[in-house]
Amino acid sequence: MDGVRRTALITGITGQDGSHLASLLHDKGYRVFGLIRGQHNPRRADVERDLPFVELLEGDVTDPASLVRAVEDSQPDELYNFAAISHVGYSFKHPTLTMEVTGKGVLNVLEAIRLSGLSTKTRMYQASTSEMFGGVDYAVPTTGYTEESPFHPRSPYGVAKLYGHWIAKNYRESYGMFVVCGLLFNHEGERRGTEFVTRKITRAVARISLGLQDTVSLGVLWPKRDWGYAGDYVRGIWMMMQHDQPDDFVLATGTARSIEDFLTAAFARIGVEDWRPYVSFDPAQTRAAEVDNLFGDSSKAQEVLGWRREVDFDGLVTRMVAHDLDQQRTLNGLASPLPPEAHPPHPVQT
Ligand code: F7E
Repeated sequence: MDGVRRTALITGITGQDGSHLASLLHDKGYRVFGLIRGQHNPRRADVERDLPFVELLEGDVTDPASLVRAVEDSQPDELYNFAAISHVGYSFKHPTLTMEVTGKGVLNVLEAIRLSGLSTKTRMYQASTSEMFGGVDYAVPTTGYTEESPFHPRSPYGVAKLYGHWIAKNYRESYGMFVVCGLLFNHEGERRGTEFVTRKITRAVARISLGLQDTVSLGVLWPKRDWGYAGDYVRGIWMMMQHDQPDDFVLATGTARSIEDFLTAAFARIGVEDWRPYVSFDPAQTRAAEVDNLFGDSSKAQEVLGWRREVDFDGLVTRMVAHDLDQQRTLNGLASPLPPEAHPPHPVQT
């Protein structure tokens, strides 16, 4: 760290990526600030318990004055903007709010840096997403989406993220600000919220295995996603911010798997070959428009940054199921037969 302690401000500190990044930056010796919203945010206690080193500042990406205050108070060398309404299904129900938070919120963060006179000091990371590609079948490139692929978002979330992506690039080009955009494909893990399909499945698999639940209700099972491990991707985000030039980078594994594939892998961890008797259909989980097939090509990040992922699909499913078995045993007062090495580090209640 060259003897100088760096400072970071993370918006979206209560989410999966905020949590992983706070741990990573703390391990690297950063002073870490987190922006937290709401008078009685129910997740504040989780952050205080699991990430006690984070200095919390109150604010909201929809409230420009609170952002200016947070930037002035923390004087960050690096600002990571993870704050968003990030559930695609929810964005169809609340499209206006999604645009305010996930879209316009990015503009508010950029302006806060500029108005605080920190545009030459503060590097900013914008969490762009593979949902901006969305796509229709004919547009899926055979080797995966790259930084150059055309966008075709299929949800209010994807459209709002696309606005955030372009306004971030616009401030980079117009004002010479160091603004990085990471086009991240799905990244999961034991800190993932249970409203997302992978964690919903691994939690249900654990509970079914322990006799705490009989079935799990899901929407459509054919869509394919490119699932990587969040810890690997957050390391990639940090590497993007250390690069000498602000740029756009895709992080992905390059392989698409269906939700059925994920079910097969997760149920196999508890010795169940045929998962169908345990899964029912819930039409409420379907979306007005679906993204059929998403997978990315991360060659640029590998070549320019030297980024590599360490956890593969099987490793991801194994650690998620192991974590959820462990967590469900603890929550329900059941004895744990798992050896210590099967426990993933930093269990965080999401
Ligand atoms: O859905 C299907 C659902 O909500 C994946 C966010 O982090 O990654 C994430 O977005 C697929 C979809 O993630 C259920 O219809 C079936 O096809 O886990 P998800 P997502 O929509 O891919 C991107 C990269 C982001 O940027 C987002 O912020 O699974 N599916 N049944 C279901 N999905 C959910 N959530 N729940 C179900 O019961």
